[in-house]
Amino acid sequence: MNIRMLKFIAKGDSRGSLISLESGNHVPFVIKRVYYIFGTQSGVERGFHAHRTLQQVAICVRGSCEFRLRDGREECTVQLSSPEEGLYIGEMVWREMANFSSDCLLMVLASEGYIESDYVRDFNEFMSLKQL
Ligand code: T46
Repeated sequence: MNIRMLKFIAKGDSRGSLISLESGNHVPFVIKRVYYIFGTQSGVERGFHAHRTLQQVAICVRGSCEFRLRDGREECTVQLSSPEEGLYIGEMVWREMANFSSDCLLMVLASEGYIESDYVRDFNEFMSLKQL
């Protein structure tokens, strides 16, 4: 599947911790957009789409949440609960997010701006596109 976990090194001292992310170094694309999701109520699920070309790295900066991922052949669930790790999601991976903790702050780095036509929101369409 077109996903992988990225590990980030925290610079820590007596004052606390700091993580810096640079395009092409810690993140495998040029970052064109950053958005973050917070205040998601317990029991709410999000996502339910894939992206035709977008690459993203999702980082749970605070709290925890779960990504359920599918590429038409395989599926897996990834729990994010640390600011020291990121989930890279390449193009054409179906994602559903669930089990948000009440304090969850999910930051996402994206390779492109917001383009609605890049979304595949119908699972049957996703499956037929994967078979091409
Ligand atoms: C993804 C997962 C992980 C914007 O106006 N600009 C943006 O950059 C984004 C991401 C969203 N929006 C608008 C579109 C909707 O009216 O914000 C609203 C919520 O977006 P959406 O329903 O797509 O949110 P999620 O949580 O289902 O999905 C988001 C991203 O859209 C998606 O790319 O991979 O997080």
